[in-house]
Amino acid sequence: MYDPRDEQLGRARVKDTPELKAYYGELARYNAIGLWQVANTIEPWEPTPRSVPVIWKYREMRPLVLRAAELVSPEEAARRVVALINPGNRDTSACVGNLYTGIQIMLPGEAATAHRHASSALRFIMEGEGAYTVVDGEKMTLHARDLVLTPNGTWHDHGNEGTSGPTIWQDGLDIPLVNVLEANYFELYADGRQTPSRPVDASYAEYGGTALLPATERWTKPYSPLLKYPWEPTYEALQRLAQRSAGSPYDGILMEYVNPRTGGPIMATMGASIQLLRPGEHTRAHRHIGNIVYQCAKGRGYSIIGGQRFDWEEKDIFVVPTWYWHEHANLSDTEDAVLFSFNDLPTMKALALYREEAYVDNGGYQPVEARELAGVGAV
Ligand code: GTQ
Repeated sequence: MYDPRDEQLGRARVKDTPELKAYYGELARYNAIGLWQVANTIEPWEPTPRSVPVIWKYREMRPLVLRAAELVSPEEAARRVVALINPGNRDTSACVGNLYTGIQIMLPGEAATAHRHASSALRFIMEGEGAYTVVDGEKMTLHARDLVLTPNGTWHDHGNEGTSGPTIWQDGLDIPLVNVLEANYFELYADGRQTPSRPVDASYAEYGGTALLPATERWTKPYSPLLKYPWEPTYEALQRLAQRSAGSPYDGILMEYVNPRTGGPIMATMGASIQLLRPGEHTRAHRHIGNIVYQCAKGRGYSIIGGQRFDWEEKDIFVVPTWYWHEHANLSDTEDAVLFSFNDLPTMKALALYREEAYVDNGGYQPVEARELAGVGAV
């Protein structure tokens, strides 16, 4: 892509000549190129995400997810998931950057077989009662807005023992990242499904206490020993903090789900957060390295991402690609709005790539492009 800054001394500015074309042809025979042919592309002035901002409205996606449950069984599909694909990342099945997300449905009486892989997964429950997931022998009950972890290499299977209706949840995985690093593998569990070997919700009993940890346990794995973060204590913590803190000008009241042993992110590659926007709150815009996938957990509002407005309500999923300016607003004057999100910030920070910038023009708020406000469209 043409950028006037590339005219400067210090950028590649070689003009094609017949001799050079012939030379390039000769180099190609030896699997080689002139670096100047690609230098300005492979060393961009700033991050150039292929992903674009997208919103998936639950009102539109839910009937399609229910239809998947009519058309294919969990046995046939292995994982019956409607995957959400960014138009800029069709080749990697990413929803944004190198993150994957999808909406999985489990009807009463259904179950999916156990497997494990190098990718890490998390789930944020959207609706339904009676479903469970088993992670390395620990069965966890799933309730709306709980966060459940399936870290890299852990065996996991899911089922719905309820009677009342489907359970639907959002899956978040680092599949595209692990694939770009060519580090993935996939194994099936020999017995189909795991027989639980630990008490139900054991990790919450052990590690879910407020500022209390088991004194004699020595956890050494590279992910959180706490695998389930139930909604009620999460929302209470958010509300307590909101009463005492002004919060971040860019994110409102923002709390991170952490590994209670380290205080660091829940998993090596992916982090997760929950944030509260007070009635009428409109945050300032900023941008940073790192991709974010949001699900509205409560309330309604909108986000301005790269100058475009995206209106959201409960269970809508939307993405902010790396380095895009973004700001959030709560549309209600009386109710809180809450956004769950997961991200690749632990990857960016571990690789020392993280940086952020405040939007300083226009009082800190982006001008909004005129466009349709409805969910953006077809993949
Ligand atoms: O539940 O194991 O949405 O392996 C994609 C890949 C869910 C899972 C997905 C998976 C899973």
